[in-house]
Amino acid sequence: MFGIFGNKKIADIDKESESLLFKPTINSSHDAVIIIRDRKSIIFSNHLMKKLKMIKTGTLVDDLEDIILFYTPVMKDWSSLDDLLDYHDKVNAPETTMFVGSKIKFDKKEIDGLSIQISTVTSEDNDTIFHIVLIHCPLEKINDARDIYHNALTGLPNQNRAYADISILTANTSPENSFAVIIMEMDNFAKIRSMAGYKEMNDLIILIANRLKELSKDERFKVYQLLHENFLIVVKDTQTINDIYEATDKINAIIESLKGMNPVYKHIGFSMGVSRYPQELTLDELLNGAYNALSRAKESGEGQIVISSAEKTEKKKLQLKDMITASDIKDALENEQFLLYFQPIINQPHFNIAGAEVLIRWKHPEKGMIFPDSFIPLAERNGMIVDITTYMLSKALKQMKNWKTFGFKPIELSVNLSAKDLDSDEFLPNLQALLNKYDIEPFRLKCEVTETASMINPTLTHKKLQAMKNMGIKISLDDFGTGYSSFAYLADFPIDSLKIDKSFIQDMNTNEKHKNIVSSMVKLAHTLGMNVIAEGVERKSDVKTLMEYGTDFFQGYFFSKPIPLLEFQHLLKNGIDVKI
Ligand code: G
Ligand code: G
Ligand code: MN
Repeated sequence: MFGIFGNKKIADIDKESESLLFKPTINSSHDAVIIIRDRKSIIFSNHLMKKLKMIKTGTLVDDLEDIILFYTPVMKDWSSLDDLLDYHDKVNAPETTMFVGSKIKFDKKEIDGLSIQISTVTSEDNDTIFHIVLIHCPLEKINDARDIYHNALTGLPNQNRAYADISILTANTSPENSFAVIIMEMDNFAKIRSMAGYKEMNDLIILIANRLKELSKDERFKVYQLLHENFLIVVKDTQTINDIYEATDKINAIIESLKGMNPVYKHIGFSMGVSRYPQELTLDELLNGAYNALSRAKESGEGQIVISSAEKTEKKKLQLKDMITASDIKDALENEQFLLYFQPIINQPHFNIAGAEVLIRWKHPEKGMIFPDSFIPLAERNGMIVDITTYMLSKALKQMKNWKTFGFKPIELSVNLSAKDLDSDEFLPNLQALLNKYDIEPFRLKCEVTETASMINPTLTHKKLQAMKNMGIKISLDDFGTGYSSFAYLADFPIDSLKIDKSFIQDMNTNEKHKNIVSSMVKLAHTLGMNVIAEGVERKSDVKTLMEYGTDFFQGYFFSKPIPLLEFQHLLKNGIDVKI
């Protein structure tokens, strides 16, 4: 092909290059070709070159360095095209230079096994020098190197881009901040395609993509296309469920606006599944969360939106390779990887937030969110639980102080203790020091001791609980009904609240015995001068039954699952919307 130029002078190559006679020939070439004028600008780039990498006519050679790099065995390093032209001009010109066994790199893609050929052509008046660069590359390599980050039909960033971006976001977003991942899938895709036809369906997808792109005008939104009829949208700053619904409303408004454009379009609708950071912490968790939510949305009909509730999905058991060690826990304490989640405790009859139970979560940099069941038992065996409890107490009291400063209405926070805390001689002095440090009235703090832990050494428990009581701290007996406490101790311990274990609440409606036990527990607690908190309240019917029995407080998914700080603060400000 080079024969058409040779290395001799040719008539001026037209500035626009439009009238070039050779253009069709070069365009149909199996080599990627660019022609450069005076080592400054590219005056021609053939089809293959454009397919390989959009190098447009008019691109400056200087700018190419940011677009494409060349590796040649001669230079032994990644170099710019300008460097190659330099080498050619100094060493070989006017002869042709061949770089065999070369590679090119662009957009993180590499193609190897190439030969690059550079020749010089001078205009008749010797004023203008043209370089012709030819990259011979096997066709299958070019096809492999197609743009892997954009959808070919719509130009939207595709799933590779989405996954890469979300990984970066999870690494760089602190758990105090938030974002949502919305996966949307067209309902009745196959049906609409059969009505519209294949080509029209492509037009529709392009139209939807273009309209969704408009969302990106708001910097919080970023739109991706996963498959033909699947889009993924990342929305930043979604602290509350309302923020998420605002985002899905925007998306739905766009879809609605298309419906009038064509009779077929009135059938289009999307189901959406949403997952949230930091409830889901890693790319895997976010994608699984959003896809699971999407599949539930699809099950419940068309146009549904389901927001994943990470806490409700099965807490995944850690794999053997993820086993936690004592030194992991030590690192986590030092690096402040433990987070406080808050589960509201609701009073009756007005369903206000009276307090919250503080529950530990571990944001592990590699393993993702680790739930307490996976490390609290180990921490209890090796005694590190005492440091963990102190950490949780310190963060909880500090938070209360912040709320006081910012004028939140005062609430009570409950922190879980373990038997080892009661054993430890340092525990109570530490606790007193923290109360003093953050200047918190002791009755705002409630310590939860499980029934089982309290019975390990009842004499010691009695002594320690009494000491706490004397400090003014409140006490809850947790998981009540799962251990074997005797009435004698129960009556004797200075307990403020009895927390009925969720196993009784959950099958109250199907298990008459449990229903009667719950009713008796409420009476017993009241007889002993304690109030009652029902745990694991998941259904409206549970609330109704529990209210009939005179239960004082409720805690459970029906009201809220354990949630991160900002979301909880939102509830504190706005209350929980409960309809019974
Ligand atoms: O949501 P949840 O998975 O948080 O809690 C599982 C168990 O872990 C519960 O029994 C709860 O009491 C316990 N747990 C949660 N946070 C803490 C904590 O800070 N300290 C102790 N000792 N136990 C906790
Ligand atoms: O400290 P305790 O064992 O009570 O910890 C409460 C546990 O119960 C936590 O694991 C919390 O996530 C879980 N939980 C809270 N509310 C509900 C609920 O409504 N249903 C279920 N199944 N679990 C709940
Ligand atoms: Mn508890």
